[in-house]
Parts: sequence; C-alpha cells; structure tokens
Amino acid sequence: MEGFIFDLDGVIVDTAKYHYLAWKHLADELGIPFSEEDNERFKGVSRKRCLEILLEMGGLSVSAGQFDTWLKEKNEDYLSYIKQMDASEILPDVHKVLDYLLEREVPMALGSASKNARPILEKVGLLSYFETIVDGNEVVRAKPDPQVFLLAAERLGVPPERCVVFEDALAGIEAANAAGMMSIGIGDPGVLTEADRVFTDFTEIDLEYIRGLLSAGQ
Ligand code: B16
Ligand code: MG
Repeated sequence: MEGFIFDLDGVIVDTAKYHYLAWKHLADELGIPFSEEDNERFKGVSRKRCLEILLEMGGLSVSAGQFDTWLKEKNEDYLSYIKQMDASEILPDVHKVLDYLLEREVPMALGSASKNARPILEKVGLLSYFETIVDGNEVVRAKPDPQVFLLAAERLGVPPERCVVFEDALAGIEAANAAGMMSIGIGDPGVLTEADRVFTDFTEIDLEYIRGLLSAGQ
C-alpha cells in the first residue's frame, strides 16, 4: 500500500456528537422527534441530504428558501461547537498511526463528506499531515459513490489499488470498495460487514500491522 486515505468524522475526530446537538436543536424547533439513534443515519451523509431525511421524518415539505435557511442555521450551530475544538478531541491512537506514516513520508489524504473538514483539521492541529484534502466542497457525488476517494488517490499520484481507506460509515466502506481500494472499517464489525478489515478503534491497530501494509507485495 502506498497511499493512505482517512475519513474525518468518526475516524480522526468524533464530531458526530456536535452534528447531533445541532440537528437535535433544529429538530426540536421544528417539532420533529430526533434521537441519537436517528443521528446514526446521518453519518457520512451530506448536510443537504441529512436535512432532507429530517424533513421526511417529520413529514414536512418546504420551499427551497426555507430549506436553505434551516441548512444555514444548523451549520452555524454546528460551527459554534467546532470553534471550541482542540487537539484533545483527536480520537485515541490516531496520532500514533499518522505520525508513523508521516515519519516514513507515506502520502496521506483526507476524504470526507464534510464542508467543514479544513477548519476542523486546523483546530485539532492536523492540517499539515495531509498532502491533499478532498471534502464536501469538491465532491458532487456522495459516498457510496467512489468519487471522493478516487480524486484523493489521483491527487496523491497513487493508483487506487495501492490505496487504503479508513472509514467509520458503511457508505464510506462501499465507496472505498467501489474505488478498488483496500477498506479498513473503524467501528462495529457487525455494521461494517463489507470492510476488508475492521478495528473497533485505532488503539486496536498495531504499528506492525501498518508496517505490514506498507511492505506487502514488495
Ligand atoms: P458538514 P465524514 C460527514 O463527515 C459526517 O459524518 C456527516 O454526519 C455530515 O453530515 C457530513 O460530514 C457533512 O458535514 O455539515 O460539516 O458539511 O464522516 O464524511 O468525515
Ligand atoms: Mg465518517
């Protein structure tokens, strides 16, 4: 493996809790019941699609103008949480793996559905680790479409079959598989059934395993 691609939310940081608070705030305002379980459906899904799902849940259909106002309101609320983020929010042992790859000059990319990926990486001090950032501002077709990861590989200059993707969402695993890349699931093996390999979190990933990925086939 020559190129390493990381999803952001649920892999590097746990911003899902802030997305939840912001969606919950809007849902309460609209009188739509919304639980943490409902929020699971929003993982790896674009902001626009999330609002569509929320409105479907509430049986609401609204004008384009109103839709955009609520979308903006949710994001401003979310950004108020993001503003307070720092390096302590990097998920356990993520630094261990990123530092190992950086020391070996292995090209790394971020492949996220979020339009806020850059400011988040800046806040937690990881922006400089990535050669390229492909985020929701650039990608037209959302995961499970492979576009985000194929663009990341192209920018890294690494063929897809030599790229490995770390993802916490099933749609992201499907996107990595569709791109012809190795998929590593971070989370529940019962959910991420299509991943080539699943770890509960990065504390389970041994650096020997990463070393093995780098030397496989050589
Ligand atoms: P934003 P990822 C995704 O990030 C989140 O999992 C998803 O819940 C969110 O709706 C999406 O980003 C868009 O985020 O509102 O910041 O543009 O997992 O692809 O890194
Ligand atoms: Mg994710």
